[in-house]
Amino acid sequence: MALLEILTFPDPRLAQPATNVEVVDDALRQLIDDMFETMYAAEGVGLAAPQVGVLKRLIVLDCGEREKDDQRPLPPVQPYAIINPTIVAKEGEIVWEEGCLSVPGYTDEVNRAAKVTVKGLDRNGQPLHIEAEGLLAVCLQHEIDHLEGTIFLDRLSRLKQSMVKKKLRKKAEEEARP
Ligand code: GNR
Ligand code: NI
Repeated sequence: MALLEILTFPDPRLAQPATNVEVVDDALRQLIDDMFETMYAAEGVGLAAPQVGVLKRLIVLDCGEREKDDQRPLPPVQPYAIINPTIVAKEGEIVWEEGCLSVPGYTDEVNRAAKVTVKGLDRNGQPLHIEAEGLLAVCLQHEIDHLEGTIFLDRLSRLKQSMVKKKLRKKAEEEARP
């Protein structure tokens, strides 16, 4: 088990497309376990491999409902690991207030499909088919975006995007050389 470093905007690796996983082996399953551990430790509901510097099409998520003031450490509620995920159907529209572990300290409303059907492979290489709505649907779209090198900031209006990205670049620069 190991905690992985989560890359933050504007790391160029977050803007690169990921490539398909060709073999589902123990090394990949170890990466999946480490991604879950990293995601729970960061209190995220999803994590895509490029966020930990691995440019492969792999995501983990756990968007299960949790009691609001449950103080216990995040337990796995509805965990999914999806290898080579693709959206095969989408329907409707929903606006969701999104955040991203790679964009700490900023959230904003994003338009997404309200329902999605996602296909891919599970950790054993078996076919997986998920029909989702609500937070799970939003999360699947957010994570699959990461595999294309897209972050939620890219889905804001052009004006907002340029303002927010400029601020975040400045903040990252200040943190790099204070
Ligand atoms: O933890 C996360 N919360 C979240 C909230 C609303 C919409 C999407 C997300 S995903 C995010 C974790 C993350 O950055 N995954 O890539
Ligand atoms: Ni994200």
